[in-house]
Amino acid sequence: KILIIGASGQIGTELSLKLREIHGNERVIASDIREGKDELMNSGPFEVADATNAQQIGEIVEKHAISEVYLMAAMLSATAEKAPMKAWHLNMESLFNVLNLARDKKIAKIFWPSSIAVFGPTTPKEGTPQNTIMEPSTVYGISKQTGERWCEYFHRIYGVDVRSIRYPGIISYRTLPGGGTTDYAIEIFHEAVKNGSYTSFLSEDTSLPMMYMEDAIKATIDIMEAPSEKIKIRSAYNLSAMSFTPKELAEEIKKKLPEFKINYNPDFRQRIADSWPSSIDDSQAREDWGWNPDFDIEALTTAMLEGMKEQLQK
Ligand code: VAH
Repeated sequence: KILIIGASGQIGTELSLKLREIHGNERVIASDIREGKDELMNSGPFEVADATNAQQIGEIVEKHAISEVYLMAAMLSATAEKAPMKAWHLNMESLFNVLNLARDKKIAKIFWPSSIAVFGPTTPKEGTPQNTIMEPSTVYGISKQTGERWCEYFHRIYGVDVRSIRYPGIISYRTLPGGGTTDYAIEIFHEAVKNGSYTSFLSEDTSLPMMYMEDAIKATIDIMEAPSEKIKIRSAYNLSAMSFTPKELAEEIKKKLPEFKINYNPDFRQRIADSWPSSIDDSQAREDWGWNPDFDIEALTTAMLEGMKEQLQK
């Protein structure tokens, strides 16, 4: 059976629903420190647990005969800057709990998300390579870079089958954003539909790597279903679908909502965004396990506006 830790989060919610669709509701156990949306709670087993508590996670793994774990719990970039030690504790202890279960053969396979936040101000910004200098300047980025090193170590030393992706900004409409710097690209759609205008906390020309949620879920399931010998990178794969700036996204929205207005008031998150790449070279993921995104900025905008309207009618 499959366990998703952090199932109530932005990615965790959609990943849990998709995995239940594929494997059947009863075979996918959702877990989080807090209950999630109704469609998650009503579609299959849910266990309230603290991802940093090894005993609680171990008990769930034993109780449900879990063989695969998707560890989606983390504190994201903006929030982590406000609580560095809490973020480090959550992001790292949760990873050690799951890696140790695999080392002890209690589970067979792990998915753990890394992020483009592992790159820093000294990393080449355009077409950032899979292997390059990484001096992350945020707590979140430091935790993801360290986590990658531990995943690689546990694979090399204990043969743990852990797989990881450096997610770009992920855009979706089913859950509210969770404290990320890229979340302007989610908020903008809520504001565009609700009151026709948005004040961006990033400057108009801030280009960041992005991906629509459906592509992120597809990549996550594809890398987990790929034969182990195809996974040549056991730190984390670069991955991206597109890059855009707040100005470019606003232009795309105006094609559908001509009255939409945007203005810019950069805050502390601008410094975080400026430390990240503008675009990513994900050719190794395409070669090794067939990554290929479906959504570009136009398809993303259409899907988000339709999804927002669907949500508002609920
Ligand atoms: C964040 N959405 O903004 C996350 C992600 C690359 C961005 O790590 O922190």
